[in-house]
Amino acid sequence: MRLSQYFMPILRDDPKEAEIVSHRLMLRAGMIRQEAAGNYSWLPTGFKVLKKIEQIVREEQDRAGALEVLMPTIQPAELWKKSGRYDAYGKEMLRIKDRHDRDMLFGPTNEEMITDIFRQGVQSYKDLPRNLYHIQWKFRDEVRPRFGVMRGREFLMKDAYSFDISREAGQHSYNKMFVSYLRTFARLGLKAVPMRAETGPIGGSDSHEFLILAETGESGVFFDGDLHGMDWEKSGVNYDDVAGIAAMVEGFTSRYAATDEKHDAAEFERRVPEAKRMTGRGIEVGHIFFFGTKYSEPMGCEVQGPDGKKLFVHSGSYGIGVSRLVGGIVEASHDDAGIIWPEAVAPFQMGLVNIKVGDAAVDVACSRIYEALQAKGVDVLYDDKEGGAGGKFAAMDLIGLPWQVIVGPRGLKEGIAEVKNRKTGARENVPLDQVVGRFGA
Ligand code: P5A
Repeated sequence: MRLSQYFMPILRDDPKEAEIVSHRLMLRAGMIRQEAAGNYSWLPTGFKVLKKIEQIVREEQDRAGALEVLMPTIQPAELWKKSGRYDAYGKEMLRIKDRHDRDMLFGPTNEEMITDIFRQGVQSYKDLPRNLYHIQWKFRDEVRPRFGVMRGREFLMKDAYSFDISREAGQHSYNKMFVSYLRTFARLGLKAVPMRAETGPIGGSDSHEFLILAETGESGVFFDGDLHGMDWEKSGVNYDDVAGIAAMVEGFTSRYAATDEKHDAAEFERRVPEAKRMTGRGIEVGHIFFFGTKYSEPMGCEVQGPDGKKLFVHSGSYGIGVSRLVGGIVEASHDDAGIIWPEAVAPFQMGLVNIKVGDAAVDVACSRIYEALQAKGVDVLYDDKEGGAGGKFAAMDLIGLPWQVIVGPRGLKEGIAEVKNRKTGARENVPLDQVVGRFGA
């Protein structure tokens, strides 16, 4: 992509409304624009990052055996009247009337709808277990939307829903999602610590939140420092190995980790030696729930059991804040100059900087590199706009692409370009004919 043909409205000055670094950097880098409180447009680079995160989340859900569907954003109120949550959800739910005066709502979550879909589609225990998920916009009329996309009103969530024949089988579905979350967040370059949590308006008996550590996080966190040394990647996971998956989960849940809502100071002191007691703040990027029959009973979601008798299915739900993660990653990965994208989610793999646009030799050298990189399938942002070198470097650092290739008249005379790693700041002079070979497959 040539910058001269792109849309990335960079702000020179810090926007006043941004209280935290991720919000400030996302606005300054031209990734998002606020349309109303907690309601954002995603501009090209922001949207690319959002899509990359969404794809990683999708791949790990698929790998864990979940099946992708897409439910609408607008839901009929009847379903929620059945579960009893229509009144209980309160002002956070955006209620709408259609032209026939029917009660509708903009979905804050989908337990009711998916349970109804499942009720109609499955009759026998032989069709269990199943896990259905979608990645869809939600609306919650939050009391205090803030911190940009971190606490929005309209936000993108991945929500999965599992259905099982028994409590024990449901536990395995829960454990599979638990492990898939560790893998998902690790692929995003994050360590998201699973912690005991409150279930709030979603309800249920068991629940874990996944939190990334950040000073600006909304929750206080207390955990055992030994968790840092755990295997977070879970690379060789076999999701059919019931005992193996349970052991992986147990490895985490047997160590103390709780948000302030569930924190028990006496237990923390008893179970964790002082030197290992870690406290701080965290951003909740995922939350998983086990319900038992909390939704299946009121919604009449039964299947025929092995003995011919009807039984209510055991369900769980599993959320990841996809749009929140964009801010969360920036919060975890930035410096004074701007964003530092992990390679897996960067809007472009690299930036090519022409520091003397109009100098025929530099223009030709840059075009050659740009075209060769494109031919190789490397996603490159080519700064081919007129402007001073200082401003170009600052903009590249701000938008945080993992690599920068800088070409100017002086280097060109010696046949070299400068290659800079955004994260380490390391710079290297590379012969022009070797630049392209450095990137891509
Ligand atoms: C789980 C899936 C649920 O809604 N029902 C379906 C369950 N859980 S949750 O904890 O309420 O939300 C799941 C994740 O969504 C993100 N999130 C938000 N992101 C941005 N702005 C918001 N206002 C917001 N509210 C929730 C969080 O990452 C949360 O873990």
